[in-house]
Amino acid sequence: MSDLALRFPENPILTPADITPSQPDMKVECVLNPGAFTFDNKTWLLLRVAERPEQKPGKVSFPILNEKDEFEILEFSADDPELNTSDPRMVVYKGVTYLSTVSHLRLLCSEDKVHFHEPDSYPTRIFGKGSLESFGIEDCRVVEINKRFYLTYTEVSENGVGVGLMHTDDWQTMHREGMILPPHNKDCALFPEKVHGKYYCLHRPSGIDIGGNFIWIASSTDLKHWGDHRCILNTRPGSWDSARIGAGASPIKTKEGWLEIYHGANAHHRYCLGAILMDPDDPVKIIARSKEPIMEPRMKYEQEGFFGHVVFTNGHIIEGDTITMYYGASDTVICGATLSIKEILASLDDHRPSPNI
Ligand code: MAN
Repeated sequence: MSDLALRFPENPILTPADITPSQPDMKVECVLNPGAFTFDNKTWLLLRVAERPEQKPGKVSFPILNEKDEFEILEFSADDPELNTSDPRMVVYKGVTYLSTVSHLRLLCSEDKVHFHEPDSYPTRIFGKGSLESFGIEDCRVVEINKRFYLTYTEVSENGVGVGLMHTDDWQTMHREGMILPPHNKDCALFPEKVHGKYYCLHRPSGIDIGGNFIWIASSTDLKHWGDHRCILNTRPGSWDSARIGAGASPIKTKEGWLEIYHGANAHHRYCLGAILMDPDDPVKIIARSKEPIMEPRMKYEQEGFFGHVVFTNGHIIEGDTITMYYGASDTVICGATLSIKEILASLDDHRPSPNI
């Protein structure tokens, strides 16, 4: 089994029990998929906190945010024939799909990269707001560009799933820029700097009938308006990434090109991580790709939980050759691991034609 990740011995580093619910009538079911960044000489995580009311026997209940951005609880009888809860992440009622939990983002910091706490001196909770976020906000990527932090995250509502953008200079005031990529789209990772005068992002639109869950690239001059969309990576039939793929955190600049760690799932919803290398001057070109995953769900905490057999990342810190990667395990807890950039690069399958041909 291939796996290049050196997991923290302290894993999981954050569990639902470590996080105070946003309201006394809510229960934190999952903490997962944190964005990560360095600020003020500390390591910070922006977690996704998924909540719902304590479940009563024979009932299924979950919150949505109403027009006043307040929680409203929907409750159904568990034996209602119109109800389908076969995927624990969703509740389908009379053909309408809701999420079984509503997520907000929570800011935590650490002096040692392993033990995180909610600081008193910062607003630590970011909630969904308005009609495009009534089912919550999720899986936030954070990147610093010219001393400003940009947050790209999933906005979920009855209108669909899209990508929102916020920015902040000080983590005291957040500026919401609205939805930058409309439904269905998620997994948006901004490049940390311009390439030949243009900003780039990776994103994941989903085709309903024709197409699939593939990774696309787009460019922009202001990080808000995106164009020149190109599909750069497809799923591979019969492989660990056969059903869906999506970008992780910001691409990493290396001498060889832009390195991106992405997630891939198969038809059984088993989520692993792989990597691609993009051309340093033209990231639309894929130079190399993992044949086998660089990380697979192999520990108990990665195989059992709210949604088992998942390792999912959208946050890391880079120091020299070392990637300190934070990830959600089984959609339930947050873990950490380190990986070597050199080792990942050496493991990739080169897609360039051989010089001898
Ligand atoms: C979704 C993602 C994540 C989640 C995985 C696994 O595709 O958006 O939120 O971690 O599924 O459940």
